[in-house]
Amino acid sequence: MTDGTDRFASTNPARPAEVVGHFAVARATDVDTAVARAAAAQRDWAKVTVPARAEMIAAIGAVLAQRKAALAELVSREAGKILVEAGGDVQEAIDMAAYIAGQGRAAWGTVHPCEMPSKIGFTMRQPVGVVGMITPWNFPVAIPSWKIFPALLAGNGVVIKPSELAPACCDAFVQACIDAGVPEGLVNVVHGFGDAGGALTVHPGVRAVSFTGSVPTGRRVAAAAMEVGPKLVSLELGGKNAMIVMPDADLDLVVEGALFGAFGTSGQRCTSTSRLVVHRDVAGELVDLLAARAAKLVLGDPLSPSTDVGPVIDRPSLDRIASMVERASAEGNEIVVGGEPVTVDGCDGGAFFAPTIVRGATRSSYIARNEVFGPVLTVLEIGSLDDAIDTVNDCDYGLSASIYTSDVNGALRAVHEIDTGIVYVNAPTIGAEIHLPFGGTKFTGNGYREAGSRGLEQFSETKSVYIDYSGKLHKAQIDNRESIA
Ligand code: UN1
Repeated sequence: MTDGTDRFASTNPARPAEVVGHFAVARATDVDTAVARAAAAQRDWAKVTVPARAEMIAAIGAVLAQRKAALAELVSREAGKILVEAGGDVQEAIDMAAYIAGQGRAAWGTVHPCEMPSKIGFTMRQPVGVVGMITPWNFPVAIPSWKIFPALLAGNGVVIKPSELAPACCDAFVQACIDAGVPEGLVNVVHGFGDAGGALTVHPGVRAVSFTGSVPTGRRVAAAAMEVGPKLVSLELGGKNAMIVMPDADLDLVVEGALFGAFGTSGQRCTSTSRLVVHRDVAGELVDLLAARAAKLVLGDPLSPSTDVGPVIDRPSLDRIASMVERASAEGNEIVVGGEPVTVDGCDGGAFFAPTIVRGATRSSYIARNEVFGPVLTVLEIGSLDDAIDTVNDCDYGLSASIYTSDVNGALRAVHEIDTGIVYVNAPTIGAEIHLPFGGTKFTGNGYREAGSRGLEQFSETKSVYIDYSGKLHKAQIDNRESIA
């Protein structure tokens, strides 16, 4: 929310009158200053050994762990997550610190035999310089940690522009870095809207841009970065994640998984379960079970322990979700449960949307193809595993998918044939752990992965090194061949 000046307020989505904080909108000169500070600090940081950098990241993890309760409360107040999920968001950053700290003593490259005698080759990582990061509000502590920790381990400086909807969470995260002893100027925050993110993206001092957000914005970021670049650009975009349910699935387990996957975090994870691809033999029974449970979920203040589902992030999101559901209904789909905004006592103006199940859609329905980013689950009936896999893959996005079945062969075939970056068996589409790569295919991204063994890739350049200890000139591809034939 802007107040018409160069400041904006972040508010509690459950009670928008409650201001969480005021933040200055960064002008282009503020972005210049932040990049210059990061670049200056990075020159010294790059000289710090990798294990010593790792110790710094471990220290940040310890500060985050000490502050977990307070940070979780802030996440809950600013991003509207129920408290247990807000705690999970912070825990993900603590886990990421432990993992990345460990990476500081793991292999930093690979060793290779060479064609010629008395010669070896190896690879090593080098920093890229200053990394610009643009992060969303939905994991306002975890996602900065996925980017900042590997970027620091690789020897970079950082300027981060968090979502204007969760600026206080990013400030609190960066404050933990500073309090843990991160060198002055190495990690910087700029606040604001698209202009601030745009200025960071095209800044000549920024060598790599790491973006998590929507497809349209991701495209603009990549195009702008390449226009002035080339730069390294990593994109982590949307999802339209599907859960397959086969007739031999444990339906009680499916119900728990689908409720958490679709309505956890009010459906606002990139990985949220958005399509229920269910075999027609069990569809009726499952939808009845799910609808009964969805109707009982308690919407309320995310800080209250009795709340199951908090608000969505803001009024424009609520309006978008409502209009998508209205369109689904107008196109002849049945709204089995929910379908409307809800008012909650004690949460005036809160952006609450009832957990919603839409039935009757086909693969080509608007609601079955477009990301909702809200608590809406669309049911698609299928008649076989092949049909299920085709339905899952008939989608622009490729982030996460899951299959519930007791048939191990079918499960493994689905794992093999589903075109997504993440697949679960007998678990919902959410809940990735930080030591496995995170990301997706198709419109979900541009091939990078975050976290896990690939989390350093977007923040480091690979250098190939050859050492010839023969004392002679060795011509590769020539001296080890007898003739040119
Ligand atoms: C996101 O919504 O962008 O896998 C991240 C999960 C979480 C991360 C989601 N660990 O659901």
